[in-house]
Amino acid sequence: MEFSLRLAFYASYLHVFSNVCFMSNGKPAGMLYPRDSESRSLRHLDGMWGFMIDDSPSRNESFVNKWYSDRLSQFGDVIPMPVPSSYNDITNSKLVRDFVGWAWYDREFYLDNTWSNKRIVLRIDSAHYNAIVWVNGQEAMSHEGGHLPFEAEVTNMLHLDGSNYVTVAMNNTLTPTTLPPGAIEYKTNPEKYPAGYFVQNLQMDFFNYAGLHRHVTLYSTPVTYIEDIDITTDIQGNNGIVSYVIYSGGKADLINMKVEIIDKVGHVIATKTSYKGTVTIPDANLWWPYTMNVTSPGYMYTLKVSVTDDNGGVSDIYRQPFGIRTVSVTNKSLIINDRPFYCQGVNKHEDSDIRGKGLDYALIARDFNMLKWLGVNCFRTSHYPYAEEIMDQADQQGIVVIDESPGVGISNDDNFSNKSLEHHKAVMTEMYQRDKNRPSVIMWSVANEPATNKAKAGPYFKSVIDHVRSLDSSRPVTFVCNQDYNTDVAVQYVDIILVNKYYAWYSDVGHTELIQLQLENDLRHWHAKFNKPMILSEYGADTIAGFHQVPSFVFTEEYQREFLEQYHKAFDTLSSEFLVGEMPWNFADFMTVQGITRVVGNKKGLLTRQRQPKMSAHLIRDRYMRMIHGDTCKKY
Ligand code: BDP
Repeated sequence: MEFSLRLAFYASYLHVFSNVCFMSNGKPAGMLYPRDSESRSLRHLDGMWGFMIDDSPSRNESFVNKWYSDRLSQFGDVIPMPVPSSYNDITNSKLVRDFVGWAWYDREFYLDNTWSNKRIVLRIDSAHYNAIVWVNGQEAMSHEGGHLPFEAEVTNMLHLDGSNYVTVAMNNTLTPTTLPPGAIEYKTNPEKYPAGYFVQNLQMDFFNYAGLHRHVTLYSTPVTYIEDIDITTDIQGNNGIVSYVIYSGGKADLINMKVEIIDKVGHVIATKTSYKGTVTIPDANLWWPYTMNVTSPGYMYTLKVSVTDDNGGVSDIYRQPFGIRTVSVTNKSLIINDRPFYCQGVNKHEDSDIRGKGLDYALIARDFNMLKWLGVNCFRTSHYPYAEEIMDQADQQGIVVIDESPGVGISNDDNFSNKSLEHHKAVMTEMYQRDKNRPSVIMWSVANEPATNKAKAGPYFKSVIDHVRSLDSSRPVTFVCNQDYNTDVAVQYVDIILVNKYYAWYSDVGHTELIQLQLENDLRHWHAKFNKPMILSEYGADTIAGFHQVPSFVFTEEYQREFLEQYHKAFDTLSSEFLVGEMPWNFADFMTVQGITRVVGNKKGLLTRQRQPKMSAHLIRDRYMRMIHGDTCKKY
């Protein structure tokens, strides 16, 4: 009970500090990625932080004792905790690994006087799930949701003449109205459980890692500053059409504006002087997936904005990368830049040994190298928005992204409440604002495997999808469906159908000979009913690397290979009809909760968790390389 009260407390607390603010025209203001420039400094507060969990029975003692009012070391034994990282797998304590409730971080820092007379912003790229942030003991901001950035101006809270400290409290509890949803269950049988015993029930199949997962950054801007930039692109013949809007923040309007479009080698190819405009670029270099243009994939331009305010010439400079490309769908195709695109995909997770969901540049580089090794040209951010540094690589390397929200496991009746719906829409707004200028993002996925067989899912998903369309008319919108074509109530609202199928795994286990028949029949029913292009967005079989058996047997590498091969037979037929992509589950093995159907995590990876190939990875590589380099693929 106490614990629920604590949850109610933070719900009302968060209400006061909403992260989404609105511009005067009603458009939600976005948040530019922190970049340094001639007018902006940037300092990551990454490194070793102090860490404590509040494991008091009420999970509330940290607030009663005001842990934010001084350094955490004044209140208990602080342990070193790396940022960015999940905290769960860093220690050897089960209590920390499986902790549910408020975890606290703090660290000290100094600022030299180059930061004076500037607007200083504190940005947290990801804190899972609810977070409250104090600077020198003063509340600075809070945020609900674990995978998207939030920030606040903290200029007046900082000392330039002495030490500063920042404190972050974060609560990983998932409830019926969080995204992803979950539930706290109290175990009340006194014969079996001590008083107050509770467990966190999850509705998703991955470990609920928590912590400061990405960068924590202090950055400065002039007091009048560039707040946001919207860029949309179109193509007319050989011309690229670039439309932009620049939003100002601070007291004065931005005046004396110079907008330059700069090509990849640094040449200024167009200049404008207004906050809003359209530029035509003759013979534009389009942004292409690397499988569609091997000489110049992922071509990125830069929109450089330089401004001066009317109070004395203080200037702000910001460089926004963008690419020129279009996306559309017909009833049978997914089209990029007027050419059909076939998704040689994989699904991913942010997941690795020790760091959990923590950002790691070495891992990002390895993953992109392995995506290219596999011949993958498209991945889905299953099942939440990934780090911006991952998305940057997708933009730059010409890999297409299906950008998915944390709406995974929306399955119980109480996950469809108005509160859930409003939160879901707010998350979609934040996600759109973060990723809107990315050419790699070709589609929004609002959810994974929701219970769209329930009547209330119809209006719920219509509302979420309409909301995304109202923000962005340039990209298809979808969700990933695992329901039956006969009983689903929400696929009617999507632009392209993504379905997950586990024939010969979750049904008819072992019977790979049934896959082709069942899959072809099923996908044809979907297409006949809805007349929209389709992607098989998940298919996979758990496989323990090093298990071998002939004839094949579930969990062996032989079974995974044979299983995938049968799916490929169906894909090779359906890709000449309406199938526009295939995405094995999963790129790599990943951690889940403990359970008797998971052997130290989900083992459906083509790669191990350490990013080394299983036999199936070679199969996918052969298949995708053939698609890239010719012969059998019907789409190129
Ligand atoms: C799908 C889910 C995914 C799971 C996968 C599995 O979308 O999150 O991990 O099944 O069971 O239903 O391996």
